[in-house]
Amino acid sequence: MPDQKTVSFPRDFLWGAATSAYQIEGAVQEDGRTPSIWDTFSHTPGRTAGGDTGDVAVDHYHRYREDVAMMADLGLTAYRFSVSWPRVQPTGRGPAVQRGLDFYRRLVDELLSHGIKPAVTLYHWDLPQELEDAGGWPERETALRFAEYAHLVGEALGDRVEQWITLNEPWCSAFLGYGSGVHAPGRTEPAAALRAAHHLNLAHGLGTSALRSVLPARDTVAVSLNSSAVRPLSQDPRDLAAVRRIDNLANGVFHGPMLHGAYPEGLFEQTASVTDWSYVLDGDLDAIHQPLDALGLNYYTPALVSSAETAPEGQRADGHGDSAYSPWPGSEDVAFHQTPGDRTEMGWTIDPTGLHELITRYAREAPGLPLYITENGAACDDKPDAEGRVHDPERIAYLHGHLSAVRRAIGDGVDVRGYYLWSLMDNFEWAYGYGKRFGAVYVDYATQKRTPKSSAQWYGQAAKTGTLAPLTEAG
Ligand code: IFM
Repeated sequence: MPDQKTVSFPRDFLWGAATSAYQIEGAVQEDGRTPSIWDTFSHTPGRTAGGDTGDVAVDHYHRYREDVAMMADLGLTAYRFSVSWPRVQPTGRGPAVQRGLDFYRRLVDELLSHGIKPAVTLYHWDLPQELEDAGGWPERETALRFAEYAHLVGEALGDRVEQWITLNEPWCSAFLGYGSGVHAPGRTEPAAALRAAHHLNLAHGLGTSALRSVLPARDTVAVSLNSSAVRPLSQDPRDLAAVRRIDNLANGVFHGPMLHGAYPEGLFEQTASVTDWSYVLDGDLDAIHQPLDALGLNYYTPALVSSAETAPEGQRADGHGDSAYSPWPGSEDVAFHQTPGDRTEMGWTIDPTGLHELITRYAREAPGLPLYITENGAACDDKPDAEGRVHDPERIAYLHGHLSAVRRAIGDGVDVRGYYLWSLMDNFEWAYGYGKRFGAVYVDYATQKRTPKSSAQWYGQAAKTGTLAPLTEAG
């Protein structure tokens, strides 16, 4: 039964939406931008569904004014977007390209003039191709390059942007990019995936310090992690051990150094057959363990694991795309299972309890640090009706369920300050191309016409009133 009670949020809670540069901007050859690893990957036959690329995407580079006006009409109070590294620093080193920076200054000014708070993510997966050609994230040098880039962007936008996020979902960059290879650059090298994880950690730490050196003191620095609620198939000790191993690779490998200054217990041992971690140099953990002002949590679905020995049938349904290569280095003895329950178009089980579980875990691991849900949302099979309206009650139910979980965590005493719906509008869903629609706003890719779905109206109403309309009225 849908929840009939009205759910109210604190007055200053941020109601946002999120996007990323390569997924929406297009204009990949304009104003000095050079290819990122995602340009190369998406132009490689067989890498994305239907050969889709971000060449045009939803043309946000040219339509940003219209898009900001649409957000304002809906009633959103915050917007999280990412800066395209190859647009701002095309080779990944050296001075910034002014025209690239100017685009983001115009975007930010437009947001501010509509009363929408910008939150900037520095890295949402579009590494300049030149840096990948030099070895990419498995190489320490890439972390140093990132710090320089962070400094450039901080200097250019720090006067007008108060919320900063270093990396988006470094787990995906490391383990899907270099492990299973379903994301750019498409490498399938387990040792490189773990090296990449360490250098992403280092990039976060060095990038945070670089930002601090140029940002006004009032600005906040955070990171967005797609931490995972990892659950055991049974209470069998072998399944509980499988949870610990996957938890180390999904969460601990980032939480450990970033929040506690150390890699988690057991991680080095469980991956010893893959890597010796000799690239973790003296001083790295201190460099990574920077004080943060907030934490960003991206959540979609929980994970269910067991030992391969106890699994009814050895299956791998980890929801991270189709590859013969695992994104979980050194975990051949772990099996992944489909969590029971309804699923979104991504095949991801809908389970808001995982969001509540992770929020309370963050509150335990990083006491006192404000939290933001920097991504949460659902891909649905949205289609316009005869009048061109798009009705998406499944997404409304998803948002209602997850926002209620956030509210419950706030009621438990956790300092959650905002929520960014993924995503503002339909866009390039990476290896799935344009086939999966996550937007609250429908995009007709042939005409680029934007049509707010009923979920956008529902969410906008929540933003305007600070309350969630009961599902029966909304859906
Ligand atoms: O589209 C992505 C986004 O870029 C990162 N987080 C997950 C979303 C849905 O897959």
